[in-house]
Amino acid sequence: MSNEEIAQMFLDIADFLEIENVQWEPRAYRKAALTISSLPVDIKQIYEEGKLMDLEGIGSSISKSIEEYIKTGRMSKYDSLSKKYPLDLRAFRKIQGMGPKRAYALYKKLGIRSINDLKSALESGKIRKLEGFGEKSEMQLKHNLESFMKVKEERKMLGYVIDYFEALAREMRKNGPFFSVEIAGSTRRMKETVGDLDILATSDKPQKGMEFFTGMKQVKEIIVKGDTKTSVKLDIGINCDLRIVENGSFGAAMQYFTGNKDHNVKLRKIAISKGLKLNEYGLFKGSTSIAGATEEKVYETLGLKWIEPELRENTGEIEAARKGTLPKIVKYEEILGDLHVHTKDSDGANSLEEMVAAAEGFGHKFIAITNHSKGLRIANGLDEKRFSVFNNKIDKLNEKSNIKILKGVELEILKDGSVDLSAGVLKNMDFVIGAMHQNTNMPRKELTNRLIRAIESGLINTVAHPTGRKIGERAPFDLDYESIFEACKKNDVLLEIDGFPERSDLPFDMVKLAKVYGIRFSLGSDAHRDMQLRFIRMAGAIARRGWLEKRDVVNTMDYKDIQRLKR
Ligand code: DGT
Ligand code: CA
Ligand code: CA
Repeated sequence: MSNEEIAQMFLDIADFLEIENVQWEPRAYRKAALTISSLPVDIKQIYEEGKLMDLEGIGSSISKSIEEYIKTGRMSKYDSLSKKYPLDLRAFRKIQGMGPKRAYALYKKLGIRSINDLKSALESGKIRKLEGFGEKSEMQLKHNLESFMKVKEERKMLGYVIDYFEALAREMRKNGPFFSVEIAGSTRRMKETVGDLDILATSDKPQKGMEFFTGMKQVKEIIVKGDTKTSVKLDIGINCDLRIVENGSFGAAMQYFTGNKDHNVKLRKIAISKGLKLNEYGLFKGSTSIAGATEEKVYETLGLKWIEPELRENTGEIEAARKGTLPKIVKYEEILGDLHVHTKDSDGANSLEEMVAAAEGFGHKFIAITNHSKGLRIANGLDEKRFSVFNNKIDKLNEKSNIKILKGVELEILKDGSVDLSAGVLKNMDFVIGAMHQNTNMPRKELTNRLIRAIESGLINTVAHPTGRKIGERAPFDLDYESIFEACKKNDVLLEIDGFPERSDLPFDMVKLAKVYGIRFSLGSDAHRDMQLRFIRMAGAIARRGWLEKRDVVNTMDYKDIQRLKR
């Protein structure tokens, strides 16, 4: 069962009804769609608990449709309307200027049902001749369609695919005819989303190497195959470029194909200013290669310190490398534990014992269990009483556990900036994170004041996923971030870096900004099941990409020092 599918069906129904000139109902369906797509749990669970009607914007007729869909896999209202209007409204509504009524007009007059139909109609100049369209609106539509096609080009969230990528590279190292195999590109830079996977290898049998690669079970389709470069489509729906280079060029190639492009352009300019030439084969004086086997040598010859891949975004790292002022960014192995973890006591999938065992297996020294509090009803948030029972359980488990379990909570920051648990129960917690999950589309000023009030309350340690963004789903909160950072600094409140792939929040560029204010950060996987504990690595990647050093990240401290952060 997918919340997103039901939300999309409701958006379709809203569009159908708008075509039919129905008043009000389209708005109700859109509101319900919004509620459902932002649920943190499976809607089926809410249905089974009989709580559908508790959700914002879900009345009896909409809840009946949801019930019908859960029970039968069909929704009759949707079925009959979609039969009547067989157009791809899901695609059209992402194109500016293609509202449901215009889409329907184009369907009636020109039979346009799909993006492809729209594309060919635009190319043939048919649309400008229609009444109510004209040349100008045809041009606009063309432009908007192009922007849509660009966004559609799919990227993957690295947190979900990095293990697969690394397994692929390992298999090549182990069984392929290569001397070395390394991952480059945006994956090496640990960017939150990646467009494709770039792999570099050295080999004295490049042809055999390419044979091996294209024959791997993960390869679904060969796009181009050559001796030095091969591109394939992998079975997880992403492309992979493999380049095989000479040993003497490996460092230069690693540098070039790690990027990013702007970083490379600037390096090349530095080379030129020194009378040298830099490309993927090496650093050249005339036709002689003076560096190329290792990255370190390439940077050094350009008068720069070697730069960690995560920093290579051309945001000042090259200047810092020249001056010797690069930060000593936090190491992955310095991150000793996870400060944002759920169990099935709120909306997670595993028990406390299971999560603790998994965290131990993961090598953590501590974890904070931060279940939701009562204000988030759809996530089965705990009230004071349930927390006190649950925390007793943690105390008992701590006596026999090999790792330390911090008693935590992910509090609701309510509309007025107050929090939803009493100070009394919070006093018994070790780590309190506060978040805004509901009613977040308030005007900027109000939303900012709401969060600042919570920061000033003295009740929270850290602001969880501060921007609330979800990649490809939800825009960041409209907040005055500078005021938030100032308030955090003044009140000694941390900002969280949430490593859950869709969240990746704070984003790395904002981390870099916030660090300037002197704020410290807490890292969390936001795991809702044991496997998701691995996302702490992605939080670490964002910290590194945000130029954070060991002292900026509280997860590098002993658990006792984290407990002392409490105010
Ligand atoms: P992605 O795949 O969109 O997530 O991002 P990247 O950075 O992996 O980009 P990709 O795969 O197109 O190219 C890999 C690297 O190759 C890129 O980071 C820098 C280098 N590169 C690609 N195109 C150019 C270019 O036109 N000029 C320069 N100097 N470098 C380039
Ligand atoms: Ca790439
Ligand atoms: Ca590539």
